Amino acid sequence: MAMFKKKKNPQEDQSSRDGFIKRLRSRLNRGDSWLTYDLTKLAPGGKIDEDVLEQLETQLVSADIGVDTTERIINGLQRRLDRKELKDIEALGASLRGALLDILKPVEQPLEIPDAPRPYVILMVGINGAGKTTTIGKLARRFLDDGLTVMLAAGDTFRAAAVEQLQVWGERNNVPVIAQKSGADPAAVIFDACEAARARGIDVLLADTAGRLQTQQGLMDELAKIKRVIGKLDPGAPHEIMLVLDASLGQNALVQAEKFHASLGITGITITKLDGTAKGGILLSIADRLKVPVRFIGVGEAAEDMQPFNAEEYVAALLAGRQDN
Ligand SMILES: Nc1nc2c(ncn2[C@@H]2O[C@H](COP(=O)(O)OP(=O)(O)OP(=O)(O)O)[C@@H](O)[C@H]2O)c(=O)[nH]1
Ligand SMILES: [Mg+2]
Repeated sequence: MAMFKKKKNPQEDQSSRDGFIKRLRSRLNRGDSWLTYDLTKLAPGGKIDEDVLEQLETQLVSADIGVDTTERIINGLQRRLDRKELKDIEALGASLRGALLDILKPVEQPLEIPDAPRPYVILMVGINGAGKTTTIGKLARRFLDDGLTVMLAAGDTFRAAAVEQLQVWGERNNVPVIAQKSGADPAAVIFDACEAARARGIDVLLADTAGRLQTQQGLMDELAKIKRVIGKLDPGAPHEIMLVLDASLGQNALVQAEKFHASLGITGITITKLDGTAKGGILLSIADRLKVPVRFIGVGEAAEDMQPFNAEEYVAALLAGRQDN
């Protein structure tokens, strides 16, 4: 699939990846989200019984995994307990790890830019402050490093500062930014950008959108219009509708994701600010409920703090005890 024109040094990739995993671990495992430790505390005698599962259930809910998803996990563990497969804490830990992976593995689907069509249009959506504009900068950097050409569309015409934020970034990185005056019709801005990108043979067009409108329905209508309008130029566009979600909102992030998905049909999710929550479980709720590919996760403001989502790493970080950090 994705044939990038130029690849970064793979060793460089690996070392930035290792650093990221370390940061993911230490930032996720602040506070009381580290489950392994609690796991051993739950069963001091080492015997696994209903009582242990009940306490584990409370732990999972408080790690923001959500009631429904937690119930499914616990029911699975209960069946194993009934079959006498949970003899000790190691067996429980392994089963829990397996259950978390079963939920997360299917949504581990990295964003890959195919050779055609051009431009490949990515529409960024999400509520205000979720991290859309910052994520555009990080994604653009990533695509440039992969040898792709990039253009930005300043579709957040609601806030003047949003256009400037993109323009500054574009100038600094030598990336063209298509913008109009504030208050312009975002669908028109993004449509123009699609035409400009096509004319210039640009590989990837990243379109920013507003996060705040007077009403939530207003926001959804505006985004639906953008989707419709750019579809006139290329029926396949936008090729990716990426929802950016702030993990620190906990279960509210799930509610938002459901609304956006129902209105727009999102095709990918980027979860930011996992450093702002001790409860990385929200990702499990979202994966379990929506089953939409999780493209990237972010644990900070720097570009290297956002990396493609990897289920095994994530589960390892969630379950890591404090001594690992
Ligand atoms: N700690 C932390 N901060 C982040 C992360 N991602 C983004 N931010 C910060 O979140 C704030 C809001 O980010 P923006 O990119 O402006 O959010 P937005 O979705 O474009 O917001 P609107 O334009 O108001 O709709 C900025 O201060 C970012 O630096 C992250 O992973 N961790
Ligand atoms: Mg913004």
